[in-house]
Amino acid sequence: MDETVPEGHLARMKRVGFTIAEKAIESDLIEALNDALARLERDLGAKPAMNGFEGHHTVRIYNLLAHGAPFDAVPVHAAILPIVEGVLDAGCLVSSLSSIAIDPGERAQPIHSDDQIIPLAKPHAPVICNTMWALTDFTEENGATRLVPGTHLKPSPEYGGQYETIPAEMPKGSVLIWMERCGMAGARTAAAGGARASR
Ligand SMILES: O=C(O)CCC(=O)C(=O)O
Repeated sequence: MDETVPEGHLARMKRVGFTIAEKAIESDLIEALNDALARLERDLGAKPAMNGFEGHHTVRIYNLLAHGAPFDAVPVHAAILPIVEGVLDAGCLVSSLSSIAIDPGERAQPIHSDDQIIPLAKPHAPVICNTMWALTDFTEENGATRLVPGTHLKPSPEYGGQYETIPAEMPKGSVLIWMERCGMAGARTAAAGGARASR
């Protein structure tokens, strides 16, 4: 195990399928990401995808690594990468980096797991480890990501099923890290909005 991983993160990942690195990211980098995303959204004329999964009031930008700095700092951050490597291994690869900005009026996303389209019998060894960077505070009121603890040890949750969930509440600058097999969903509600994340 990497000595730089704070005690508890990997144990928690194994036990419940996710962990939160609180205020792990420097505020300068968070502000640089927020500024760059606001610029990109404007320059690209980014609009909601208008479907039930990606949302009707949610702006997502994919392939952020194609835009260079400051996005290139995200996958290699020293506070986060060792946790991801502890779940997968040091040879892990980046598959995507995207942003999610959820505005007021959005409906909760269906519960899903990120490995649901991978044809591997469940449960299986982790093949994906995702991170969600909070570029604003995530609270239950503004619709923090919802998680179903322990589902990483069971067959995939039913897509859009009803489960007991908990909100990934975390202050701006924190990072949620989860195994792909963990049931989860974006859950911003009508009263919420303004939550922005880099994933
Ligand atoms: O926005 C969120 O909090 C979660 C998003 C998500 O689960 C997804 O798009 O796959």
